[in-house]
Amino acid sequence: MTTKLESAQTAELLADFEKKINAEIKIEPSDWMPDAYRQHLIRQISQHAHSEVIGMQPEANWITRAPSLRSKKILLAKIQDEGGHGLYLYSAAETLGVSREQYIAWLHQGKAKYASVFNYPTLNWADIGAIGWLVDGAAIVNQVSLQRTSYGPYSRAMVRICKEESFHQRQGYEIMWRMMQGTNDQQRMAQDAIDRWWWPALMMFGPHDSDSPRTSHAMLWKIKRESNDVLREKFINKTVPQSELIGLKVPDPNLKKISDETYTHGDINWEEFRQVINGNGPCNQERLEHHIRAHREGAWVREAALQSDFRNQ
Ligand code: FAQ
Repeated sequence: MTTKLESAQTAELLADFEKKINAEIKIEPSDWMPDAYRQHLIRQISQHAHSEVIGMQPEANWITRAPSLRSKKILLAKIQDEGGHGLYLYSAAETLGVSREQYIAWLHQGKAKYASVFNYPTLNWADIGAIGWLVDGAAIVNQVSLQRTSYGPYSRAMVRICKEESFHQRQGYEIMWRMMQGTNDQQRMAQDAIDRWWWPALMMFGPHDSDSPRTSHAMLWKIKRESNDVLREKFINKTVPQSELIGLKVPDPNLKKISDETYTHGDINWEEFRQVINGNGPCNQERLEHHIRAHREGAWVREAALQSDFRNQ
């Protein structure tokens, strides 16, 4: 049972925590924080880390088939960056008192989510352009906002990640631009890729604000700084002119320009979103099985890295 003294101490700690949040002072791992705040971060940061790592799979599918040495080198570096982002984020998540092994076990047991968009297949080279341009483009819009998140280690990881992510977006846009300068077949491939990736990219921002159970606490604690819908609109407003500039058509018959810089969009297929986040997307099973297999086959590397002789060399 909690005593009166303990309740008074908790109230004081809570008041101090809220004061810091209101004053935009970052919460650090050694600071007191309400358990619900910690649990929220454990969930969000680890899901974010899993997304970066699972997100390597659709692109890795094209390393051996990249059309030139230049594009192969760029793609390899980009995928390696995504692995690095996963590592920064797992490190940030570990400061909350949960081990990386536990986070990975939750992923393998299907208890942790990762971004829905990575459960779609990459069918041709233009898909690599669409991922960089649209998926990294959507990720940046969210992550720029998350640079101001209230938890120090998460915020600092975001600053570093955003610097690299903006190159990824340009790499993808360059692929699309080049294809649109190419033959009729290449132009058709580029249009087919935007047709398939546009809606999954919009779903990356999560459900509409009115259907997002996590948003209200996340905004109150300044974990999230802008809502799902606000970020989605920002992405659309930035990306539609980019598509028009290179001659691609956004596959939304209800997309409307309502002012110089803003658009309204058609309905998102939320049933498809629900299916994908609940494990029934086109590639969910393949992605998870691949991760489990790679983790198992990499066990010897982790063991070797933990040997003191190796560490001291
Ligand atoms: N996919 O109440 P909300 C990248 C879940 S990094 C799967 O709105 P919240 C780089 C949500 O978790 C991309 N699940 O939740 C790259 C919750 O489920 P739960 C990853 C989703 O947390 C590029 C439930 O629905 N970025 O792409 C999704 O306030 C190329 C209710 O939703 C991040 O993770 C979804 N799209 O808002 C790498 C950013 N949307 O946990 C490789 C950090 C929602 O209650 C190649 N995360 N859910 O069971 C966030 O900003 C937020 O967590 C949201 C969701 C916006 C994803």
